[in-house]
Amino acid sequence: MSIKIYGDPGSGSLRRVTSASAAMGVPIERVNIDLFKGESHTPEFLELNPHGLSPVMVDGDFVLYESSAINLYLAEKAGSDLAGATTRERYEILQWMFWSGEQWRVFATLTFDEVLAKRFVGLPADETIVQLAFAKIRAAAAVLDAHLADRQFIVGDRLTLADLDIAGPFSQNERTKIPLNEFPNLVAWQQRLLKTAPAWAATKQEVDARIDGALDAAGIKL
Ligand SMILES: N[C@@H](CCC(=O)N[C@@H](CS)C(=O)NCC(=O)O)C(=O)O
Repeated sequence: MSIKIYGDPGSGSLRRVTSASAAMGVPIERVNIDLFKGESHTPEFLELNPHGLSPVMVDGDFVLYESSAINLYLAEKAGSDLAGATTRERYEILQWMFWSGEQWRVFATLTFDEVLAKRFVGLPADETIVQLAFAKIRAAAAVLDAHLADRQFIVGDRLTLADLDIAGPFSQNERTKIPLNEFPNLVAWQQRLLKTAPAWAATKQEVDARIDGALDAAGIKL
């Protein structure tokens, strides 16, 4: 039985799962939902994730949400070293994944909701929220930039789930204008991921086509 992944092709969270599964060689069956039509809030979808958020994985009778948890599950199933080859490496990867969820991606998502999602319902961005999110992103990015000064990847010398988790905000930054380009090591690392992880590059095209298409269809200029 195939592993189903529900999500919208424009979602940076889905992108973390589709690129990780491709990088690990885990076959998945994609089930498209349209977030612009509220399809993560239907009664059927809320049975899978009562938070109304995607992606969601369904493997037989096992339902799992949160992209990082899904990626760790897929890595264990595949015996992949993207979740770490040693105990120490595994915990370093987990450290960065937890940090990414609590201190990093959350502010990118907040910015996306303010400057992009609100436009679809005709509301302006709240500048106070955007500036708070930018300040948090700059503070975190400065530490990341220093961490990446003498490293090619977040942990060790190869791609891991930590890279994919922390790269998430690069899925929308050209549209949300979060200030990532102020940090040269961060930008160089992102370019490296696009060059060395084909799945990360392919999914960028998918996200861009979906979101830019939705913006065009709604006549929204950012
Ligand atoms: N922490 C969650 C974030 C999930 C999330 O924010 N998903 C967004 C798409 S990127 C969503 O489904 N939004 C639908 C909504 O807010 O109604 C994860 O990593 O899976």
